[in-house]
Amino acid sequence: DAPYETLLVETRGAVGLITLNRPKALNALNARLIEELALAFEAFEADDAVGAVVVTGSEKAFAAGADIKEMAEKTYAEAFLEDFGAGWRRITSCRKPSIAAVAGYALGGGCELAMMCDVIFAADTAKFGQPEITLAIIPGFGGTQRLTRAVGKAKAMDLILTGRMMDATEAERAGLVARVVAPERLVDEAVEAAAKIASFSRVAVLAAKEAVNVAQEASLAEGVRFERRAFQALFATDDQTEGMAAFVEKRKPAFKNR
Ligand code: CO8
Repeated sequence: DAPYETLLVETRGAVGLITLNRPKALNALNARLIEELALAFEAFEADDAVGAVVVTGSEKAFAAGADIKEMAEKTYAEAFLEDFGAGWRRITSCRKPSIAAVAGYALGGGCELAMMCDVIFAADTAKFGQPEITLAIIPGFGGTQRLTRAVGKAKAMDLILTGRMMDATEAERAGLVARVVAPERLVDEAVEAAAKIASFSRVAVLAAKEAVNVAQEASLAEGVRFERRAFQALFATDDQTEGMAAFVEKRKPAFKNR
């Protein structure tokens, strides 16, 4: 197993659980953590026993952003040549569903990491924000795009141009957060939801995620056509036969992911 310095990585049944673990820096995302996060996602993606992934932080911070101390000295040429920020593609290309379980600060790159996951659950202590403007930069891990798609232009402009934070209630109302839960229930609730997802036919789960993501990119007509083809294709799976037979026979389905 990979020796992780900045993460705690475990499985709970069919759920892969990643806990960001740089408590002294409020889980600031340095190069090491980003590399380890990509490795952990890739390991869960390759592990047939894992059906969904949960990413969480601490009670105080999901992640307070990219590591400012590490970024401070960077020049434009360095940022450009290393394609700073592109490493996140290794996380967003994961086909298994992921849930971000957010307590405390999710700022800058931390908010962007939460938005790279497919679903966000928030403790009522969560605070979301894109404060990059206060550092004379802008979001660089997808924040201007994903936040705008999640909450609309008005609120995205407000948050990104003023750098203010939004609490869990506002984030849920705005459509960024799927569920707000008590802090002590946060990780369990996310792991339970991930376990439920992992219990379904993986073929159908991956198809559902892919189809929802098409809605972010395509026109309605194209998206609906993509959905219809993916829907039709699922009738070629054993799991569809099993799922419908189990319903008719009033028993639990036994999916085989084929
Ligand atoms: N980077 C590095 N260290 C950090 C960060 C960070 N983002 N956030 C907190 N820390 C460190 C602090 O420096 C402090 O360390 P030390 O004890 O050694 O001084 C420790 O964590 C605790 O922090 P505070 O003492 O500040 O804790 P408070 O409870 O007083 O405040 C806050 C908490 C409000 C969260 C405060 O820490 C803060 O404002 N943090 C910075 C938030 C921020 O600006 N985040 C955005 C960063 S920029 C970014 O994410 C860009 C992403 C896109 C990059 C594009 C690349 C392509």
